Amino acid sequence: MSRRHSFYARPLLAAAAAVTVLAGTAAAAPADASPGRYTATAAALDDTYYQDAVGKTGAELKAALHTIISDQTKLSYSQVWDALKATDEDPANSSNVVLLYTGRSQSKNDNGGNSGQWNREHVWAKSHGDFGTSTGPGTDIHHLRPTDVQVNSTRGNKDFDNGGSELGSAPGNFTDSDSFEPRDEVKGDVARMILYMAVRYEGTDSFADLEPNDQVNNGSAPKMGKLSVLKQWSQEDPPDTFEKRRNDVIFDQFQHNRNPFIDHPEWVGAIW
Ligand SMILES: [Ca+2]
Ligand SMILES: [Ca+2]
Ligand SMILES: [Ca+2]
Repeated sequence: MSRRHSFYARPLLAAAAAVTVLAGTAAAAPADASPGRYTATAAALDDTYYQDAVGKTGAELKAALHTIISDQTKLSYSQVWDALKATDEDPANSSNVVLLYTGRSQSKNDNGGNSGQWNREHVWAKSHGDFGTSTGPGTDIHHLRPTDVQVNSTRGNKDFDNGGSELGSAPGNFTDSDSFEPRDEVKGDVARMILYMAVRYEGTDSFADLEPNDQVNNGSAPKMGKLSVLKQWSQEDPPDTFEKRRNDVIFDQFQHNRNPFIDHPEWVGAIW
């Protein structure tokens, strides 16, 4: 889809960019709308995108963020392939994506369903709320990531928790019968994706109200655990350049909404 339309047609984004340009006169890096560059500083976002959320806490903050991030473009499941090739591009090799759990850099074109290829992992397992892959939560790229086909299968629809046996094919990741623990480098990413989903999907559309809880074995309930562990992971693994860039690419080029917990990790504790 066209970045020209997606970016400049939206007054809110144009306002954010304008503030960035002003801030840029005093900062080292100028504003740049090209992929991979930040298009708005955190301060500019607070004055524009997040202006109705700043200063709130608890249920009020969650409700404000739900309204803000629900204004979005929605993708089809087939569009997700190309989107992930942009959002998860290897910064060291533009022909590749970086896989979530293994950390492997792999050709963008080596996607599919065969062993050794990468496919589309629903970090909020799609059976938890049974939303499938029709346009909606099942195609929301804020929680869809490229993963190794076999590791995706091993994770299955398990809740997240610490513990288990290390995966031979994905060192640093652990699993047992009822939970999955991703590698340290993406623990916070996983937590923030889950909590984004909880705020974005409140049962106000045709899909279930997704919420975290402190359990495993949630099965098909629209729940994902364990909240206490996810909160800890978010603290231990704060947003890095890759995760922030990913949020910007989704905002600029695809869905035009943001994951608030990447911009404001402290909002995790302000809500939960
Ligand atoms: Ca377990
Ligand atoms: Ca991380
Ligand atoms: Ca919810």
